[in-house]
Amino acid sequence: MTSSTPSGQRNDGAWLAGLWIGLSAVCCLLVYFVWGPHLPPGAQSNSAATQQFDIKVLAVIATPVIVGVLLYFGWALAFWRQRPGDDTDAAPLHGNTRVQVTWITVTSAIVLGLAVFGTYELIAPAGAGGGEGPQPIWKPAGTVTTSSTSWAPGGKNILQVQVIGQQWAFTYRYPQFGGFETTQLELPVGQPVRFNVTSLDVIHSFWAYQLGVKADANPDVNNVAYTTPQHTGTFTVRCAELCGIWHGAMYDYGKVVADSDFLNWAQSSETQLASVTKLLPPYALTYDPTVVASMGKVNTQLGLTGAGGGYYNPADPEQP
Ligand SMILES: [Cu+2]
Repeated sequence: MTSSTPSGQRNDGAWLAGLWIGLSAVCCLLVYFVWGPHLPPGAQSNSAATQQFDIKVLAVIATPVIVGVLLYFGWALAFWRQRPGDDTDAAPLHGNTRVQVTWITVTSAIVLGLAVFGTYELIAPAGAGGGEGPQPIWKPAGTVTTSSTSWAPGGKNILQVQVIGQQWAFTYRYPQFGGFETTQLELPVGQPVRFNVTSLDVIHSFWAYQLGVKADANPDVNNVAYTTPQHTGTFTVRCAELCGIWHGAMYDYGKVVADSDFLNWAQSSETQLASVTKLLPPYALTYDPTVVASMGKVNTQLGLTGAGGGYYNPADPEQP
């Protein structure tokens, strides 16, 4: 690895090492403190902030590698290129056990350390915004009940929001507010939220970008993701799973608002939508759109009777 340095000549190895350490130190600080706060997905929720921290750490670790490659490249172009008329060979390369052992030890330690870091970061923030299936092993403190009027800001009960994917829109049900269903996603700032994510048809994925939440929305599955919004403002919701021809149009915007604004909105929505909520299937963690008994009742209430005796069969062209 090292080339012998005839006395009196510039020691390239020492120069490169010194420049590499100095430039890396400066660039690492710039990456973490200047670029870092602008890295995705931002810090609108605790899970987003955790992901941003993870990306900052990885970027800082990658910085000396990039600096080293570019520095070596620039140095080679500037000082080691062949001069006109120079046909001599370059200095021979030799093995160096100490350098090789150090290289293997340091890189192994970094890779294993990052594996531990990544595992801890997935577990410690209680979900990290990822859907963890119906029974998450790691969850934030607090209880989960769906009974109406059981949620209050700062209480022990965690706010639940059911996310229902269907071709090609997301709707949201709030079981602690009578189970009303809406296309608007509103969340209170500073309060833990439990998303219960499911689908009525094909596979979708609920991706609340600035909240750092991404959870598969699968039919017959309740996929749970936790987060705590930290800042008010809007965030983007996209479907992140190719789900048919209008997949690209399956997006909307959610809002993080103050506690009191959320409570006003949720309570007035519950009241305003009460007559519609009665017609919905009762709140459940998953729904089977082909066997929803209350839809038959809706047909009866509307005075519709068909071959199914009012039972709604989506496959029957005779039925409305
Ligand atoms: Cu979709």
